[in-house]
This record gives sequence, C-alpha cells and structure tokens, in this order.
Amino acid sequence: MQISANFDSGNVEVIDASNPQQVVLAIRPDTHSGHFQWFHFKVDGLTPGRQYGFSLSNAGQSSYPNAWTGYHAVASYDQRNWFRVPSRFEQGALNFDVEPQQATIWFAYFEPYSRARHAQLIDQAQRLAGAELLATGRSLEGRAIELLRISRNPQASRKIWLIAQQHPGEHMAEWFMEGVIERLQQGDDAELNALLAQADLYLVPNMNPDGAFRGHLRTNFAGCDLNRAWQSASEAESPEVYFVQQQMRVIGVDLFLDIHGDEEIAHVFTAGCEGNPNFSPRLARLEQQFRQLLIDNGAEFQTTFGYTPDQFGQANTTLACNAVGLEFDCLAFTIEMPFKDHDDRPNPHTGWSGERSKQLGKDVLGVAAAMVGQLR
Ligand code: GEM
Ligand code: ZN
Repeated sequence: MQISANFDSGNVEVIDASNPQQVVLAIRPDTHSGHFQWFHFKVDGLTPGRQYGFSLSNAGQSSYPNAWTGYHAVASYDQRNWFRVPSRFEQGALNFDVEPQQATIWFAYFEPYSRARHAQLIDQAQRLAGAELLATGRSLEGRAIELLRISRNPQASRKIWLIAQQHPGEHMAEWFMEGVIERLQQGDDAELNALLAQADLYLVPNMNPDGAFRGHLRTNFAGCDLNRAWQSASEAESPEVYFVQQQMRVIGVDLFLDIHGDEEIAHVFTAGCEGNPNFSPRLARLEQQFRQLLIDNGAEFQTTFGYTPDQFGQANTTLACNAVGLEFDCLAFTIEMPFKDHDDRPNPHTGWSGERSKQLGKDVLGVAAAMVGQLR
C-alpha cells in the first residue's frame, strides 16, 4: 500500500503505515501558519474487498476541532465522483474505515477543485459573450489571480463583484463560481439577460491559488489570512487582496459577494454587514430581501443557523464583506457553504458537494438579477 499527497492540494503526512487496519496519518499545517484542517491524499496498492482503517491522528489540534463531530470524509476512485465515508472523531483523531472496490482511492476534506480545472474554467469563461480577462494579479508565488469581466451592455451602470476561496481549503467556493460561469453560458436565460442589461459582473474565481495548491486551510504562502487583510493589504504579505482592492477602487462596487465554506455549521448561510457603522435601513432591507429571495427561489439556503450577528458598530472591518460594504456603502455578503451537509436537505451519500455548490452559484445569480434594479 502506498500513500501520497505530493500533488495539487495534497496534504497528509504518514506517521505509521505498518498496520493497514490502523494507518496513522497527520494533517500538515499551512506554510508559515499554525492553521490546518484540509486533507487530501491518495492510497495505491489496495486489495479490493479487504478492510483498511485510516486515522488523522492530530485532528483534535486542528483549527476547528469541534467541526469533526458529525463530519464524514469524502472519497473517490476516479477524482470525479466523490462520496462520504462514515467517520468517527474519537480520542482526538478522525478515523474512517473502508473496504475498497478498487486498488486506488483518494480521500479529502471536501471535493477538491483542481488547478487544472481552474485553468479550464478561466478559458471557458473567456469564451462567454461579453467576457474578458480584465486584469491579472499575482500571488506571492507568482500564480495568476484572474479578474474576469462579463459586460454585455455598454450602458450597464451597476458593478457586481464575486470573489472566491480567500480561504484556500474552502474548495466549495470555486465550485460555486463554476456554477456562476456555467449559468452565464446559457443563451436563453431571461433572468440573466435582464441582469446583464443593467450590470457588469466582476469575477475572481480563486483568490488564493498558492494556498489551494499547497493544501492549506486558511492562509496564503506568507501565512496571511486574506479575510483579515482588507484594512492592511500589502504587496509583500497579501498581494492577492491588494490587487483586487485596487481594481475595486478604479471600477466601483454595487453588490459584493465573498464565497466561503464553513467547517462547523451544517447549513448554507450568509453573514452580512449589520455591525458596520454605515449599516442603514436601506442596507438592512436589501439584506433581508436577498435572503428571502434565495429561500423563495428554492435555493439550498436558510437563515436559522449562522454566525452570531455583530453588534452595530462592532464589525471587524478587516474582513472583505465588512470592508467592501463599508467603503462602497453597498450590499455585501459572506456566503458560507458547509464542509458537512446542508442539514435542511441532507444527502448522506455525498454530503454537501461540488454539484450542490454549483447550483447555489446559479441560484444566487438569479437573486442578483431580481435585485439589480434596487441596489442603489
Ligand atoms: C469567516 S467570516 C466571519 C464573519 N463573522 C461574522 N460574525 N460576521 C471568517 O473569515 O472567519 C468566513 C470563513 O472563514 O469562511
Ligand atoms: Zn472562509
């Protein structure tokens, strides 16, 4: 049996593989940061039908140790079809057993979004009507941060921004962006035609390519949490945020959506700008309308579970959502998808998945279309 993780978004260290029924592994922390939770590894040389056991022995020291309760790892034989394997968080380790059907299997914290698929997505997006690669920033290790603009009406006055995967382990975020771009490919979409008659879309499908490639959970190559860098972005520590902020200040923002994943809460939810000093009845009304439309449109979304709302004036404005909502006095959300499942409509076979993330992206685009005329 061979275990490897030396590949795109791979992360695991082998501690002791001498006993196939109790393979002891550990998750590697982000480079220059203590954060860890994301894992992704490949096992070769298995005997189909035989029982194997794997143990992520340091799970209890991860960034969100409580998140392992009720969590089930994802597995795949072909890196396309992923399914959940029953997992147990016990004595500080995450343990899961498999009786593999094939000699090779991959395990991960969530369905990975590969750099190769990202490259295909960027190519695909540029073939959309009205699309252009408007600008390209550079990560600390020199990977591209692509800013795409979709513009189909030169008179369109509204600027709608979606950025994704500031936190590199939150792979559901780029799946969401693939759903957005896939919907933009549909020709006969009246909702989208109405949206693009009034607004240009600005899309950054992956904010943290270095962290994604390195199998990080939360930080970039310098160990910076990009979602805490929006009041102090620098080319030295957080060029990814610095680039997007510079573009926003040239272009403007009327609606901002920051796409994330959440380790602990088994539901899809949003966090808004209720704690910002500029939060107003107008913004409160827009936030309520956005959430209600998502629910009315049948999206996998709910408002019962989520983060504790900030007290007025107490927002942490180093976060993208709060920083952009404040600076541009616009509707701004953090959109959170679960690493576990959306327990309002559970799917025990897949849990929350890439496909469900894509569908949410399509649904959110429909809500943006319904609200574009009321953003200012
Ligand atoms: C979260 S966003 C946290 C927002 N909290 C409140 N109370 N509005 C983060 O960056 O910690 C997003 C994420 O990690 O997915
Ligand atoms: Zn996040």
